[in-house]
Amino acid sequence: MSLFDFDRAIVRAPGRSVTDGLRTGDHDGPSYDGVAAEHAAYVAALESAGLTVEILPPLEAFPDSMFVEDPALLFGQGAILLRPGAPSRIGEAELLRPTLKRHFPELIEIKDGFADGGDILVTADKVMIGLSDRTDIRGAQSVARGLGRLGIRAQLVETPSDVLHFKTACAMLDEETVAVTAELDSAEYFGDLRRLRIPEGEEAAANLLRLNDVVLIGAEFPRTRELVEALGLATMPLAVAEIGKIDAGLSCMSLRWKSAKEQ
Ligand code: CIR
Repeated sequence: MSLFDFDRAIVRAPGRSVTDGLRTGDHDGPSYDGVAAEHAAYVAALESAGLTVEILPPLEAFPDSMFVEDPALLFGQGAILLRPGAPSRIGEAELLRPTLKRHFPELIEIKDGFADGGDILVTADKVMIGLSDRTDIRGAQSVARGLGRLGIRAQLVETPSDVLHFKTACAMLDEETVAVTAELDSAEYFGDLRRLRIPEGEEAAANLLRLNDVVLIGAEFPRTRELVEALGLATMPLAVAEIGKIDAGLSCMSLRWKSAKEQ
């Protein structure tokens, strides 16, 4: 499995309703203009990393629908339509189906339980599925069966209870290295993988995104950026302060894959 080799992405533009996006805590939501600016810069970053980006129209009835990572899981060899675990988000999968069918006619569909893409970490030799408030055991097992059809091994793990999604707290940096917050900094999760620990106070930096040769990192997290650069990786800082107000980071805003024709 080539982890970072991407040439295509799907994103969805934020609607004005994004100000009502789900969040933990009772702080203010983001401004629409702020989110739209962060999203536009993100699309430009995907393009500069070499991806062709398809931008879907906003869905006002679904405030969190710009986080397209959650309703699906894509690989060069196939795609899985998921069942997001938040009641306000379950309908997003259905609305993504026609777009995915165009690219992946043999779309695999999860029929049981719930699973969010934010809980699914692709590593070099397997896919880790974090059980969380959004991903239950039936959903995770159903995703594991779907992955089996694609020839990919799955491992179920527990997401710490105060973490929204498994990937809120970790991301792959290279085939042997995973960025983790203190809570996930354990071989019990990651076995032999090398762990790069996110500095205290920058926990939200863990939702970073490597695309081809560049790592997108929240601009608010300079210490994490330094650590990643010390591994010899190029970084691109992107503003995430507004989407951060609704518990989102850089992986959430796109679905990425390597298309067959360029392989
Ligand atoms: C939610 O709570 O569903 C959104 N406000 C944030 C989703 C973030 N998605 C992700 O981490 N994959």
